[in-house]
Amino acid sequence: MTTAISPEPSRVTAPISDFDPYAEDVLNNPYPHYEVLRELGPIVYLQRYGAYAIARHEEIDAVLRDHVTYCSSAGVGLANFHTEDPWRKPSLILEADPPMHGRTRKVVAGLLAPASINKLRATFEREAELLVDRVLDMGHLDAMPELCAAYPLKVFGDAVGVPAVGREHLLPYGDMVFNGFGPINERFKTRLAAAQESIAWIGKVCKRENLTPDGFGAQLYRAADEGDLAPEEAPMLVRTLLSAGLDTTAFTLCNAVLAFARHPDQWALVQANPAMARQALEEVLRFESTFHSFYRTTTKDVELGGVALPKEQKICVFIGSANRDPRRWERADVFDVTRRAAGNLAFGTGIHGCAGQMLARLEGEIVLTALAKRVKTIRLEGAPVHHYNNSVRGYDSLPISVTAA
Ligand code: OVV
Repeated sequence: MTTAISPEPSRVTAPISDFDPYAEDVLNNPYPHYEVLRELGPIVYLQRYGAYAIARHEEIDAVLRDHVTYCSSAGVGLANFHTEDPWRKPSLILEADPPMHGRTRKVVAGLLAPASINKLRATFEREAELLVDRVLDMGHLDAMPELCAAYPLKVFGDAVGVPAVGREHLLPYGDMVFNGFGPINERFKTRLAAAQESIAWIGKVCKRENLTPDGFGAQLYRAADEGDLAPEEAPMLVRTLLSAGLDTTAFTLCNAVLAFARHPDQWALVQANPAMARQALEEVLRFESTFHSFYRTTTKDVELGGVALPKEQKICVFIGSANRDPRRWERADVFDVTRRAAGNLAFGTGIHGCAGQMLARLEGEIVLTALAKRVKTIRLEGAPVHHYNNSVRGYDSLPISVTAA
């Protein structure tokens, strides 16, 4: 059976756009393109993909909050799981709707609640200080591997409880997952072919016997022992933590380092007052959202932005554009660590809002604080090498130099 999910072009009443969000030149700098989309109207039709797209803060916020009309169980990439096979078993939390979603979400949210993650603070701070020692010793470094990836691979890897050996598989695995939040394009297919060993490693370390006894992974198995999860759900939720928690935090740190290297006046503010780190991180998330886009799927015929949409219609949600929407933000394209960046949609919103966001913020705040206390200047020493991915923004290489305060 096949189901038509793309409307006939003659039935599309939204502005029609030829925009390709996944082209390399767009990924290099999507913001001018987002502006065009936002100005076309509250909703546009991306004819190359047979999907609608929303790029304004208001509609994005509304769609993400209405999980009944705009579901996740059809997948959050362009492929519709109701009619196409996913590349891996659907996530029990990300690619699920209520009531299943509420049950799994509750367990994961419990693990990642403030009371639980605050216990990690002292360890995270010690690791950040050790890392900043090394960064200052190096003076010149590639900030992507040496700082931005090194930190979450160490602290989040330890927090989940995966073996130290093989952690390099976590980034290519996450890369695959995040490519899956776009179309099944050449990028997706190439990375899937290259990620087979990483996929196998992830499968192995999600098993109980390969996890340390007190990490988040082991806690998920204990939740299953207590009947809060079915036994086969525990490894699936360990997979969720490992899918969502590495590339995102590594790239967020890249985006922070790059923003401060390009805006030394803003670094001077944070450096003079390290207590601003948390607020500065929030502005980094608004200004350069790590996670840029994914999809929702309509569960019924519905009207959005004055446009009639059929059931089973994919809608691309440009979070990275909502965070630059001048309807919502004054001087939206200006990186300003003194602004109130709260209300940005970098972690989404609604029932699927990032369950790990407090842990992600903790990591970012602690690294920025440790840098602010010790590093006077951050200079870009060569062109950053962009990492191309269908939904997340980051770098493969970020050559910098630092000087001590
Ligand atoms: C939010 C997120 C990102 C990537 C993967 C998953 C969730 C998952 O549940 O696997």
